[in-house]
Amino acid sequence: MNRKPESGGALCGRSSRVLLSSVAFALAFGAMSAGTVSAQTSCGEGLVACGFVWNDMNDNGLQDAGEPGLADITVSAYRGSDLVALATTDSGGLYSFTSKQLPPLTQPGDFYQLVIDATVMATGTQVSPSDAPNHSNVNDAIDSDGIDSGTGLSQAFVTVLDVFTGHVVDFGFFTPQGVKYPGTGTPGYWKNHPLAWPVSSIKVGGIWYTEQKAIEWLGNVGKDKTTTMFSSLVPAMLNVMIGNPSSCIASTIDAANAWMATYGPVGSNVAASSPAWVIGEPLHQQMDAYNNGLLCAPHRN
Ligand SMILES: [Ca+2]
Ligand SMILES: [Ca+2]
Repeated sequence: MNRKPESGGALCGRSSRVLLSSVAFALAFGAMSAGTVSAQTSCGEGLVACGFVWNDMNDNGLQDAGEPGLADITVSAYRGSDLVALATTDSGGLYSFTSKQLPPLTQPGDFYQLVIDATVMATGTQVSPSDAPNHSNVNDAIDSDGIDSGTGLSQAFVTVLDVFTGHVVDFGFFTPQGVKYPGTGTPGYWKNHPLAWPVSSIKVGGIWYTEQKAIEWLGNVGKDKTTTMFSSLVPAMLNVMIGNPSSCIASTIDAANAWMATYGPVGSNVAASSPAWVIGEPLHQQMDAYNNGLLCAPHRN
């Protein structure tokens, strides 16, 4: 196995880990501070970028004891304007990219941009200060590396030059409510709690429904699979609207709305045995799991 000798057996050479180069802002990383503890200081074989996404509960930009990782957060990797790879944090808040996903760059000055969108996280989520304190790298093992774009994105720039060096890029986020989310409701909850609706009408598959009409359909789920899809899609959309994390469900909601636009509207008598439902059922099941608190947001109870 080919290892970088200076990394002491770990595959991540911290000295060349990350270039956070926001125009005139470039950092070269030196030695790790003694006495600091990082959730992740190396990436492992075959991984060229990795890191810890966590809830920076006191908003100091540092990984303090008791601050939890954030699960099911999407990390997007861009080269220029092209989305080249996606990663999702695990239950402990860790993500990684392989050398196949982010191959070494050969053009001088080229880099990958890793981005997390805080606007799809809990309401009020903000990007933690980067390179705290005072934009130095003395706390790099435990500080946040993502830079606030000012538009709700946390961005970091990674120059991958070989397949052996793991670049550790950590992202902290501050949520004013800590890790508390409103929690997801099931179709039954949204059917029986009209006052909890955050909107008075909702657009499903390109068609607007009043809350009252949508609630009628939630109570009228039958063999017609458009009613089944409606019964998971509307609650999923409402659960996102009230501030639950959506990173694990946003693309499914988009796909389900596209499905409703194609095979709906609700009440179009799509059979369970139809080719349409072969496409639709996995979307429904994903949203059903989300609504029951089994994915990236807790159940409201
Ligand atoms: Ca902190
Ligand atoms: Ca760091």
